Amino acid sequence: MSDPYEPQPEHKFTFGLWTVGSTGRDQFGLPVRESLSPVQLVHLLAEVGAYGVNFHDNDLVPFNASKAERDQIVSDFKKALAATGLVVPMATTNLFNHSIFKDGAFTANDHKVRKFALQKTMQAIDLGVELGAKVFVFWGGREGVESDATKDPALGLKRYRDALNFLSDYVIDQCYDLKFALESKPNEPRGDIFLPTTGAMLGFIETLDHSDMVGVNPEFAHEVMAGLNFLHAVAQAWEMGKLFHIDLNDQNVGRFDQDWRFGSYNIKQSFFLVKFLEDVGYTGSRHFDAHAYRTEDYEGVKDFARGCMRTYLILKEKAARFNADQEIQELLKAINADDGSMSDFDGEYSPEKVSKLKSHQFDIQTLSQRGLMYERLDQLTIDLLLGVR
Ligand code: GLT
Ligand code: MN
Ligand code: MN
Repeated sequence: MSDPYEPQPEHKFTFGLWTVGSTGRDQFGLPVRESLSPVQLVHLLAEVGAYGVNFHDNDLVPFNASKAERDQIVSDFKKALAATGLVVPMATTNLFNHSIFKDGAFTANDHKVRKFALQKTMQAIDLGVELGAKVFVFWGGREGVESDATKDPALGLKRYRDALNFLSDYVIDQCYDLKFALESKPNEPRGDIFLPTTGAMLGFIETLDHSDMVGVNPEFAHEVMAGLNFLHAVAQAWEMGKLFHIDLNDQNVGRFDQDWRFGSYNIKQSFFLVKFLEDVGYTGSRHFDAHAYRTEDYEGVKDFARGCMRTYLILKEKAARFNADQEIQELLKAINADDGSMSDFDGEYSPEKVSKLKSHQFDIQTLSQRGLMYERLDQLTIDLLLGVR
């Protein structure tokens, strides 16, 4: 029998070169794995059954590469994509690693750094589009401060906006079929990063010149780091038509940015997230922005990558069961039961409705004493997740 949890192209599972390519280097320790080339990583991803591969400009082309080196690398990479059938749905720019970005890129206080960041991003956009990317992610890891003495946050936002407006115009001018997805994070590597949550990003996007081509790329770990409910951030983005991409991983609240294997820690949250994405019919990439534990060799990296996809598919199956579970559905129906007596007050505002609603007598006692059976519903969910249903 074929494995029902085996990834298929239609699942749109993608990984960044930097994810399976992580060598395990951290703040306190050296790399634990040799670094693999982009071509080797494409083959690794094909072996585990991924659909696509995403990259930062410098994951593929080193910062100081000559034009000839760039062209050679891109040509080798294209051959690997053709040989494996992997696609590149998303690309991004590394605006955080090089020391020139120590005070940010688009929001740096040095005007020259701000313009260099634009130049680098236009080149990264060209590279991404050349390889087929339709979504371009902006993660402003260095856009922020350690001390508010150093930068006016309102000025920071103005600079951020100017940069994104300029780059949107560039994309339009080049006739590229490309959308932008902004990714938030509350802190790390900066003490405070501007636009720290998906909600903040969604508000900011509405102030952009070409807000229609800009959405968000929420990341599970980043919302959890801020102590927030990731699903609620995703739902808000979806509801606004702004869920252009998603970074799936896992995270223990209150810790550093852990970027763990998807579903490895917050099982219930991950379940409701998968259920949401599947129920609403999200059609974008399911991108895993995570990396293997530092204890692993490359066999462990494959275990990690397979695990992300497998857990997603297990949770997807659980979501279908939840939707088909008679007891759960009857409970939900009872919880949401409506005798229709309020429908007169629905719909458009009118002075008649106002006077009727104002004079309506509600049975306050019955309404307040009603038990909602949420304990039962949640336990049924837990039973289902733990495999006893
Ligand atoms: C970096 C960061 C991620 C971003 C990547 C895209 S880079 O690994 O931690 O959350 O999505 O720039
Ligand atoms: Mn992260
Ligand atoms: Mn991310």
